Parts: sequence; structure tokens; C-alpha cells
Amino acid sequence: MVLERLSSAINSAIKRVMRAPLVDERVVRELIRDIQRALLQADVNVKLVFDLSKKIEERVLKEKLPPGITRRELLLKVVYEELVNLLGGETTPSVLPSGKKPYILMLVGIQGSGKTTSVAKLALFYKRKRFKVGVVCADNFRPGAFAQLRQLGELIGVPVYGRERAESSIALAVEGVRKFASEGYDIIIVDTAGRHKEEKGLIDEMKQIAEAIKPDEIMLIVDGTIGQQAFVQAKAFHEATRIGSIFITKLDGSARGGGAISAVAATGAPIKFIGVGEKVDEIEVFSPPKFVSRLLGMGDLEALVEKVKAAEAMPRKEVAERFISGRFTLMDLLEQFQSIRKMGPLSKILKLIPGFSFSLPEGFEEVTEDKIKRYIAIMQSMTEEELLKPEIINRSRMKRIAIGSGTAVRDVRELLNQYRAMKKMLRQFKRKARRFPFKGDFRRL
Ligand SMILES: Nc1nc2c(ncn2[C@@H]2O[C@H](COP(=O)(O)OP(=O)(O)OP(=O)(O)O)[C@@H](O)[C@H]2O)c(=O)[nH]1
Ligand SMILES: [Mg+2]
Repeated sequence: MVLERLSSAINSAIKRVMRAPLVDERVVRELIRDIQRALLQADVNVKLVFDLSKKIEERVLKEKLPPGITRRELLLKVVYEELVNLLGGETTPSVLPSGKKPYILMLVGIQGSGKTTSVAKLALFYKRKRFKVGVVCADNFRPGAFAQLRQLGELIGVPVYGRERAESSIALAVEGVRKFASEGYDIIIVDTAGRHKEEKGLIDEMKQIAEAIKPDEIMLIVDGTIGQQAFVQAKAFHEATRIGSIFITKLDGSARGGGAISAVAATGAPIKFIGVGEKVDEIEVFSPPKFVSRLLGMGDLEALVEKVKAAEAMPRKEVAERFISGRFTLMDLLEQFQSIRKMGPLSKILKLIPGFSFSLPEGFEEVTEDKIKRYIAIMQSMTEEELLKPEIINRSRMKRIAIGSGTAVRDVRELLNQYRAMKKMLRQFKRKARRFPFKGDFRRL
């Protein structure tokens, strides 16, 4: 496991929470303190650590508990989410090259950061995904650079273009890319020289080579053992190129890896891979949610997070009953739409309404996220009376509502039609459900 120490510290803090008979303020504060200590030891920036602790504390102590969810579950969800944010957020960047062929991937990084090793790892990674991969050695600076890469190439069965003692690294890069491109390769990975100890010179040279070979992606190789110092490098790089991604190496056995990952994430540059050993297959695709699940040492955290989110989107009991019977008002619909905005497509949302878990009337899926936003705006421009008694909404009221919500009368009418259609469907549904009684638990969530 990467970052053993960080992982085991956070892991045992979480276990204490699991064992605590009652999750009260004291337990929350203790957990936060343990997490702080663990992150600081992993060289995470002090300010980031304090921001994170404050957010966890606020959310856990202030957020209302959704029905059926314990404070313990909420605490775990919040810790998980805030750690995921710290390490780069919910989405995992795509590591598969775009359709363009050949896809030219150029690696840069300061001296000894692990470029050449990572070139081999990436080549093997993509080869195993059935891409035809060629590697170009554009390092004419370090003696033996070509020999090192050729050896790695032989090991993984990938051709390497290069020359001992070439005059110009740019010419080498151009020749290599041209050769593999003409032979129909899918991905061409270009290794460059690490003659720089600092960011500035590195970026100037990167621009020169990039100018010549027009890469589709430039990947910065960052040595994970430098901890939060990685911030400066990643920031300069991220500002210099729009097509940049990051590979953090040497995360095996590095106590400061947490610092490197969070520092790079803070620059907004996407971390795509991490290196976890010297061998050519010791590479991992970086995914903050997966990484954090492992850090916390809990297998099914993502499922827990979903459960809490679902409970948060759950209508109140009376509202749920009005939904099932088709007697709901626009007020109910507005309340429900607002609480589930985070949940995504309506089809998913409706599954949360008791009684709907088994099937979904056709047509419902068509209500898209954009529409939900528009509907919310429209309903927010209605008076309370209109929300409770939509039948009073005549043409002139529609006009006023449309203006108030920045939409068109057509949109207001569409919402009302949808509302009526939903009610009708729900009533029919209920009749059917009576014939085939729904045996599930209404309070399943
Ligand atoms: N433990 C560990 N070592 C790594 C990892 N990646 C690279 N290394 C080691 O780091 C050292 C430098 O690696 P190289 O790949 O030669 O680095 P480079 O950036 O190409 O170096 P220059 O071309 O001289 O700038 C080697 O000893 C590698 O074995 C990793 O993920 N884990
Ligand atoms: Mg090298």
C-alpha cells in the first residue's frame, strides 16, 4: 500500500470512531485531531489541513441528520468527501488517449524525478491495453540515457528510437516521432532529458521541444518524496501548458507522499498516474475516491456515501405519501427537486421515492438536469398559493412567473403539464400497485 503510515494512522482513527459507543462532539473532535496529525506527518500543507478540519467539523456538527442515517455514518461520509476533495476531487481524469492517431505523449521533469522509468511503465500500461506503442529517447544529455531506455524497451517488448551521442534533442524527438507515425503506431511516448534542477529552465526547454513535435499531452513527472514542495513545480507547469497532466513517482515508502499529492491537486493540475515502485509494472491510475477508500481502510465507503446522499434526498414521510397517492402539490415537487439537485438524473431520483424502486414509467428519464434547474427557478417565482393550488395559474400568472424566473411562458406551461402528467401516472401506478401490492419496505432508505 502506498503511504503506509498515513493510511494506518487514519485507518486506526476511523476504527476508534467505529467502536465508540456514541458519536458525540468529543469523538468528532478527536477524529479530526487524529486526521490532522496524520496529514501533517505526511507533509500536507498546514493551511490545507486546517481548512479540511474546519470543513469536517462544521459539516458534521451542523448538518441535519437525514432520516435513517446515524451521526457516525454522516461523519464517515464527510471525512471521505473532504479527503477526496483534498486529493483532487470526485472525478478521475481519463487516462485513455483521445481518438487521435498517433497520440503523442511527452514526458518532462527535473533531474532524477523518474521520467525514464515512468516512460517504460506507461508504455507497458498502454501496451497491455492493446495499443501499439513506440518510445522515443530525446535525452542526449545524460550518458547512457539511450542504453537505459533501450534496455527497458527490451524488457517490456516495446521499440525504442534513439541514438547515443546525438547533437540535438529536438532533432532526435522529431525523427523518432516521424518514424513511429509513419509506421502506424497508436501512441508515441517521448522521454526528455532532466538537465534541470529547477522549474524555469525545465519549462523553457519543454516549450521548445513541444513546438517541434506538437504533443497531444505533456506529462510532468514529479518526485513524490519532495512532499509539499511539489506545489511550486506543478503550479509553474500547470500555468505553462493547457495539455498537462501529472505523474507522481516514488510513492512507495515515501512518508511525504500525501503532501505531494495534495500539493499538486491544489494547483488544479490533473494527477493521472502514480508510481509505486521501481519495477515497470509498479504504476497505478490515480483516482481520488479509490485512493481515499484505501486510506480509510474501508472497502465500501462509496456505497456508504451513496446511502447517505440518498437519505438526504428522501422526501419527508407526509410528502412521500402525497407522492405515492398522486396528491402532491407543486410545493412538494419544489421541495423534492431542491433536495435532490445533487443526485443527478430524475430517473435516479424517482427511484428514491418509496414505491418506485421497482420500475419507472417511461418518459420520466427525459427530464434532464437542466430542466430540473429551470423548473426550480419557475417554481421559486410562484406564490405560495400557486404552489399549493396550481390550478389557479392562468395565462397572466404564467406570464408573470416566466418573467420572474427568466424563462418563457412555454416553459411554465411545460412544467404544469409535466406536473399533471406525473400526478396522473402516479395515480394509475397506485391502482396497479394495489393489484400487485408492493412488498418492499417504504422506508427502505
Ligand atoms: N521506489 C521508486 N523508485 C522509482 C520510481 N520511479 C522511479 N524510481 C527510481 O528513481 C530513479 C531515477 O529514475 P529515472 O527514471 O532514471 O529518472 P529520470 O527522471 O529519467 O532521470 P534523468 O533522466 O537523469 O533526469 C531510479 O533509481 C528509479 O528506479 C518509483 O515509483 N518508486
Ligand atoms: Mg531519464
